[in-house]
Amino acid sequence: MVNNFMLGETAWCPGCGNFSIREALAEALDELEYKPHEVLICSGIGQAAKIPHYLKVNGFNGLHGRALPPAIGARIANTRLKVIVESGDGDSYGEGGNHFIHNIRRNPDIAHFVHNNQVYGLTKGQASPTSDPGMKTGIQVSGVVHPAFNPLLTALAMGAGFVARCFSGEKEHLKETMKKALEFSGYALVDILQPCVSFNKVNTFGWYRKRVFFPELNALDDWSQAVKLSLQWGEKIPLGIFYNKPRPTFESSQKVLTGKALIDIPFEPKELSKIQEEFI
Ligand SMILES: Cc1ncc(C[n+]2csc(CCOP(=O)(O)OP(=O)(O)O)c2C)c(N)n1
Ligand code: SF4
Repeated sequence: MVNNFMLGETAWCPGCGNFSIREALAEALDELEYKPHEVLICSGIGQAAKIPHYLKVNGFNGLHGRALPPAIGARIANTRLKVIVESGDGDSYGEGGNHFIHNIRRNPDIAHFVHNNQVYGLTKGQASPTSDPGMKTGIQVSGVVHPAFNPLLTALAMGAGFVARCFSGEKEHLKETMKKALEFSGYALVDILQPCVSFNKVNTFGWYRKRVFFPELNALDDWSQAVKLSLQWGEKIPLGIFYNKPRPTFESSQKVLTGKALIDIPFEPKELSKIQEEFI
């Protein structure tokens, strides 16, 4: 099958966990029969956030942590676009943590794929919000002291309708999960364990392979089961879609977005002048 989305060389280190994430997404988009012009990927800053440069899609690469606001803006303007946010754990949960939380409340139709390597990769491996306590880095020389941020538990607590964890060493599972997230109506979070082979010498491919497993799930809309899974971390790390239960989207709550896409409505400068006159 010809892949319509793979594009050129990358500047990632050989062996980086980002490679299979890029491939999985390119294959998922192909298999769902999207065309490059129908897709927008927004990102912030970082190694993961370079993704829009490395795939044939519409791309927006903005400030560190600020990927979600432009994504929501684009989605509001053009509900015909498949909007994806793709960035690192620092970008999405650290600098962009506020947007992460409030975006879940609003529930726009956006798939959010977080490359979670538990470090700031681009700036040479400082601790990130998801680094485990005790992890030593060039900056945290005596080890990380704070507890790690739990993105899945936070997403569930905020009412996210689709919450999943994948591993970049399990590409088929990642691709299938991405397809489900892309087809989900509303905000979908996929936290992807992505070894950084240059700066994270603890959470390596081998470390994950020993720990990851696919739990048997009773039902995908069992919130308390999902919460329990999201808390499991250490000797055993569950993978899979922990929760899948749609709720009304941002778009469906705004009358103006339920008919035509805004970009399809002719711009009437006269109407704007009338509104300006009212307020000036
Ligand atoms: C507001 C702001 N703070 C810090 C930086 C410096 N900076 C650039 S990339 C980066 C780390 C990126 O880490 P992460 O988002 O986890 O992505 P990764 O590179 O690991 O994929 C930092 C701290 C910046 N560009 N802007
Ligand atoms: S520094 Fe880490 S995250 Fe960045 S490209 Fe290299 S291996 Fe990947």
